[in-house]
Formats: sequence, structure tokens, C-alpha cells
Amino acid sequence: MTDVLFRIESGVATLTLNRPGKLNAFTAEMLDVFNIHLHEAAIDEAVRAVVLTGTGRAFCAGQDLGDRSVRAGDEPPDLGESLEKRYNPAIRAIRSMPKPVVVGVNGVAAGAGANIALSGDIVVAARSAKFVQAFARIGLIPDSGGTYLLPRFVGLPRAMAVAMLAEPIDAETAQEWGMIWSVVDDDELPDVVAGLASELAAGPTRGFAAIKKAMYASPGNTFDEQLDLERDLQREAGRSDDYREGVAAFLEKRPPKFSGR
Ligand code: T3D
Repeated sequence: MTDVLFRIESGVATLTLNRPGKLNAFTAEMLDVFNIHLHEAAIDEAVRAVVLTGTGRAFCAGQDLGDRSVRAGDEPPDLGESLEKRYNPAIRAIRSMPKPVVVGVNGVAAGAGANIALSGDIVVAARSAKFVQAFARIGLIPDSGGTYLLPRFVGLPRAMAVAMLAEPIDAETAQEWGMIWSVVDDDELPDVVAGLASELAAGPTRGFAAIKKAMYASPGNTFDEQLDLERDLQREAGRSDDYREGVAAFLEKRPPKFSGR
């Protein structure tokens, strides 16, 4: 059975982490496949929205620690290399994906699994889901964007405690703190996520890509730099077929039919 399921249907690419016996923890091979599918979703013009989710009771428990035990005296694994080659490319692929990424957090999301979930554009969690910055429990720091995202989402005091105490944050708290978009009952999650993804897949794809660029550049920009970026991105969006269609549909009092071009 494959550890990452990949399906493209009606403009939506769905990547499902599928190692439920290990709470969908990542092996190196699984991350390589995950990265390949993220790349396929990014370059396939027929794909206009992406869904990330997991099978079983977990979204993902981060790195498979079975691959990380070190006997005294042995050379420890180079975790920097692992981040550089596998985790960072995945996070970068999600953030720079030129189409919306919806994450359906179906259960516990721990370690890098938590931060992969939090790096999606719209994150919906099942009510029973939990986010665990488990890293400090094994002497590590939050990676996969955790030290970037957490302070910005929840503020430094909460981010620091979440990282050091490594306590599970339940889905409702995560929403209240601004880490995620919404929480739904467990049995509703698949339909809610599919509904959001299909709505986004019928939307102005190039406009969405520009929204991502602007939003993700914002924390590192001055106000003036951001105004300049908005000008440039809006110029580009204004040349899209979808802008023309959106304005025409408004004036003709009908729903727009976006092509994603
Ligand atoms: O190393 C690098 O390349 C650098 C990058 C690092 C990124 C990282 O992600 S580091 C952080 C790694 N992840 C963790 O530390 C999380 C470890 N897991 C947990 O803390 C807990 O399992 C959970 C909080 C996720 C869930 O707890 P619970 O009580 O619901 O489940 P459980 O009983 O602990 O786990 C169920 C099974 O999944 C169990 O296996 P078993 O005993 O039934 O055969 C458990 O060992 C396995 N499992 C869970 N997480 C992992 C795992 N097996 C391997 N690796 C895991 N990460």
C-alpha cells in the first residue's frame, strides 16, 4: 500500500498521508513521494486547488522516530540535511503553490506534521484534532516553519510556551488563537474540505496565486513595499481572463465562470 495517496478529480489534487499504523509519520521515502506529488500538483494546469489530509486517527506525527534511534558512540543523523532535502522543500512547495492549499486536519498533527498542516492556506480541523509541537520532548526545536508561523499566528508569549511545553493544543483553542481557519465535527470534515476545495477550484486561480504572494510577503515588508507589491500583482491580475470575466459577470448580473487563466 502506498504511503501517500494522490488523486486528481474535478480540478482538485488530493494528497492523503496514508501510514495510519504509525500515525502517518514520515519516512524519507514517504517525504520524497509527498514532494513529488506537490510538484505535480503545482505544475499541472488542470489542478486549481490542492487538499492535504491523512487517513486514520492522525493527520501526521512528523518524522518517523523509528528511523532516528542512535546508539551511544554512533554518528548522529544530520537533521539539518533532512530538513534541507525533504521538509523545507515540502513547506516551500505548499507556501509557493500557485493555487490554494486546503488542509483537512483529521486528527493529531505533531512535530513537522503540525507545521505542515499549519502551512496550508486554509486549515480546517476536525473537532478531535490536536496540534502538538512535540519537538522539545525529544530535544529539538519546532521546524518546518514552526518558529516562523507560530509567533505570527499566536504571538510570542504563546508561541514560546507551546514550543517549550510541547502540550497538545486542541482544535478549538487553535482556532480561537488564530492558528487555523475553522473547526468542524469529525464526520463533517471530508465534505467541508471537499466543498471548500471545489469552490476554490472554480475560482480565479491566478488571482488566488497573487493573494498568496501578497499575504506571505507581508510580514517581511514595510508598508510602502507592500503597496508596491500590491500594485505589481494587481497589474498582473488585471490582465487575466478571470478579471475580464468577473467584471462582465458582475455587470450582466450572472455568476462568473472563471477559467483559471
Ligand atoms: O529527523 C528529522 O529528519 C528532522 C525533522 C524532524 C521533524 C519532526 O517531526 S521531529 C518530531 C517527531 N514527532 C514526534 O516527536 C511525535 C511523536 N509522537 C507522539 O508524540 C505521539 O504519538 C502523538 C502525540 C502524535 C500521538 O499520541 P497517542 O498517544 O495518540 O499515540 P501513540 O500511542 O503515541 O502512537 C500510536 C502509534 O504510532 C505508536 O506505535 P505502536 O506502539 O502502536 O506500534 C507510536 O509509536 C507510533 N508513532 C507515533 N508517532 C510516531 C510513531 N512512530 C514513529 N514515529 C513517530 N513520530
